[in-house]
Amino acid sequence: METRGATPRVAVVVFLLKGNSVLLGRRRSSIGDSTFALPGGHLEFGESFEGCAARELMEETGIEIEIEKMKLLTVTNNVFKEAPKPSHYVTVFMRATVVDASQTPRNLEPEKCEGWDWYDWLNLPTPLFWPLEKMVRSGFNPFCD
Ligand code: 8DG
Ligand code: MG
Ligand code: MG
Repeated sequence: METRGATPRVAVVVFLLKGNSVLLGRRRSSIGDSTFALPGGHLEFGESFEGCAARELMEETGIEIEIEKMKLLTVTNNVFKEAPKPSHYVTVFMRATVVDASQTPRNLEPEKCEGWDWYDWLNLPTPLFWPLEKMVRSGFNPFCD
């Protein structure tokens, strides 16, 4: 793995919950292509985790969430050795609940995602993006505090 000049980055992703379901989309990316992942992206300079989560969700799906009601669930360390350019993310997982259950996600970045949909937590699609897959296998549950 060629790592000269490479540096870890911070990503913030969101478990957006609706009933027993979470919002997932199939990635279009050199990292985790075609796997189902949470909405989210890179933390910008000076941004709070909550601010980043709300911004990424709005940019990617058009869905609005309440910043005050968000909760930091966990943080994981993910090294992507298989990517054309190796990358390393410290990934912050936030939880949010939809404000209005009738809000429909829109695929606002179709070059990065095949489309968003709700998936029952007990019947998740495959393949999941591996950082998420690893959490699910370990028994992690975003519905628990
Ligand atoms: P941006 O330009 O909007 O900031 O970035 P992005 O294009 O939305 O970035 P991303 O790839 O969606 O997210 C950044 C990184 O976060 C991703 O390359 C790897 C890491 N990551 C995980 N798990 C997840 C996940 O479930 N969903 C997303 N979107 N990223 C994840 O470790
Ligand atoms: Mg993004
Ligand atoms: Mg993203």
